[in-house]
Amino acid sequence: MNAFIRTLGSLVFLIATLLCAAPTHAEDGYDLWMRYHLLAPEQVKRYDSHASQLIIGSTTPTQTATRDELQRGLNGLLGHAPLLSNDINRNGAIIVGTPSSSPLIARLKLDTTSLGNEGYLIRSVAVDGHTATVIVANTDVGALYGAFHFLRLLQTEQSVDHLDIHESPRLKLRVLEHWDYLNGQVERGYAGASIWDWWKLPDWRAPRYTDYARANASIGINGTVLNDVTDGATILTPTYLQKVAALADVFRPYGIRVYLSIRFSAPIEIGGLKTADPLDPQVQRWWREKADEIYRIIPDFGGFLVKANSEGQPGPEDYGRTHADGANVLADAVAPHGGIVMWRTFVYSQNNPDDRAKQAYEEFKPLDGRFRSNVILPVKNGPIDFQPREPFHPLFGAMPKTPLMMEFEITKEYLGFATHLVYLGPLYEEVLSADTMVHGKGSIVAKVIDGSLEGHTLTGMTGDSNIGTDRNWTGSDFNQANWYVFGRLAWNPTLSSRAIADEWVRMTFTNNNAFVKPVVDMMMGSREAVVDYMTPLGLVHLMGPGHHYGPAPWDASESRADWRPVYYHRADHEGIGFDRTSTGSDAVAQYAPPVAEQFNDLKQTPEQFLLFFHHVPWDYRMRSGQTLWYELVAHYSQGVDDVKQMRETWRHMDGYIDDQRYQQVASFLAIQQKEAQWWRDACIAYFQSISGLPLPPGYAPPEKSLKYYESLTFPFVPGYSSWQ
Ligand code: BDP
Repeated sequence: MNAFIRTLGSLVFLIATLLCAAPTHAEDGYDLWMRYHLLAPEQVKRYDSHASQLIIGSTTPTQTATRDELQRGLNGLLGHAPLLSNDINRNGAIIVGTPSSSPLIARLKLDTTSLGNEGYLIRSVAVDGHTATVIVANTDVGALYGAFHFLRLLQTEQSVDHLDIHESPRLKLRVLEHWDYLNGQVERGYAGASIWDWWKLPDWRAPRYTDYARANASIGINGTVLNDVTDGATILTPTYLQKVAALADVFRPYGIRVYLSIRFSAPIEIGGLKTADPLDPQVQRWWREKADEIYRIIPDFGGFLVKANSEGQPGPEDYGRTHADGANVLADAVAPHGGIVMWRTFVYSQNNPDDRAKQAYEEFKPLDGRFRSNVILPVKNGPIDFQPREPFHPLFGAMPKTPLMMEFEITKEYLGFATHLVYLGPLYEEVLSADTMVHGKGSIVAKVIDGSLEGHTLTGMTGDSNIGTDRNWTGSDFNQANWYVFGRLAWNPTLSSRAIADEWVRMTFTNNNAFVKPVVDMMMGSREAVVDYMTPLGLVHLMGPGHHYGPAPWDASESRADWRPVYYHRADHEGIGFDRTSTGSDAVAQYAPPVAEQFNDLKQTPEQFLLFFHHVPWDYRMRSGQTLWYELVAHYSQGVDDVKQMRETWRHMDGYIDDQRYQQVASFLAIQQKEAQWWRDACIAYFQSISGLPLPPGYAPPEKSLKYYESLTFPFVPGYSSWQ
């Protein structure tokens, strides 16, 4: 009897708990920033009068996608969709299209010449005696971008009265790069497996592909590279090209072209040739025919991305040819079809004893002007490799005759993977606004890549994606912001990362200012926090060997010197840092003279880059008046304190958003704090073993011994696979 009552009791308790706990608005992050949740009643009232009718020019696939998005968005935000109509017969219509597809728009005679192929106007007008908002472009895709902009205004609760918005992208190629393998693994991926289900393609086109395209179109991304830069040649075989074509079909209405990473030795591997020498006529013919074959099934194929003679990949140098020879043979193959080649500059060689930071410049600068006009060179933001902080890459501004595109890493390979909250907007902005000084003050990196500095029209930005099969796409809710900010900056590299964070938070979580303000502040500070707890004062590449997880400043186990942390920090009993001045590796000389002069001078170098350019004695007096050793410990400790503060901020956010996302962020911040502490303690323990100095007063000693930190091993770190 007792047992029966107990069981009954537990059952009642369980049901009661389930009923109470069932979250009313559980959210798993799948909707990204396109949540379209019902706005507050006063906002609905405010916008209702601007969304009575929806008039769309035509029924092309892109206009249909535009109509569906607006209906979905307005239905969600306002609780009802506007009436679909062909003609205006009431106030508050939304009219979308191009002058050629919509007679209504044609009648307005708006000047669209400056909009180009992808720009749009959003304007409040009067048509036939009725008020309306028109979203006008020269192309359907431009109008789609405009529709997303309009929705964003509502999502972020901005005014839609008296609109006169005029937007067109500053960069032509706005590309996401997927480091995905055909077996489903993702190199440096921390959000699950590849979203491309190659096995089931081309017959099964997962709905997720469409949502992926919507998300990209909403921020203006117009290209996607489907496979990893170190992928094999299989992607170019007929079977796989059919699969690629199926994805291209899904993306086309959203203005997204597909690109492929190709393996330079493909003519040998799948073509049966004996060589891949770019000057061999048979090789040239092979690439031409391969391009023809691709364009037969994907007429708007974007082109090729290439990692050649880099980290063991095959390339033209295997045959004594240059990067230009290699790029040009591919460029010639795709040129008749309007394709382009993105030829990466991320090259360095273990056989070259010179400073790794100098090698890309040394190889590519002499080739300036030797590339075909449909070649663009991606340059990583800094000369090493996507570190938490690096100075801008010296190639920016150094190749005036060659289009360069920015390559950012969106996936956080060196920044704590999925669980550390690091908003990359400030990192991107710092590099884009860095002044190369090549044509005097104001020659900022953004102007190099938007083509305005040297008059290039082929321009672009590419981002190494953080997307995977995780339900929330990116491994954490806050990582979505990094995809978002990348797209927004690729559209306009002079936007402010804070403004972008603000709109993202509003769309992703809530418009409640009590949430928005502290969370945006937290995001904006998060990048400096990770710099502090991982690699302060210009240090780089202290991460664990190969997998790049956790601290390993002591590590010298890698096969290549230039993959070892000790190569980068060069700490010894006297001091720490890499001497790249004129008396050291002279990497500074790769910058324009005023910048070179600044970085060459210990006193003038910004302290955030100090140890990147100088080997500095431990007792060197910093600007604060404290010693370098003191400041190093202080920065490491500050990083941990910042994460504690982030947790505190988040604790106060409880209740403002759904519990599911709130809890996951809270848990991830706890992981981040634990790992920040580990970073701080391991690095201080190690550097103290080298400097032999006592900790400054007031700073806690590391929790464990250096031996302990050195003993940690991580056999199954995600994202570390295949080619390594
Ligand atoms: C490095 C990664 C490596 C990439 C390489 C690249 O560690 O996995 O293949 O960049 O960009 O950051 O080619």
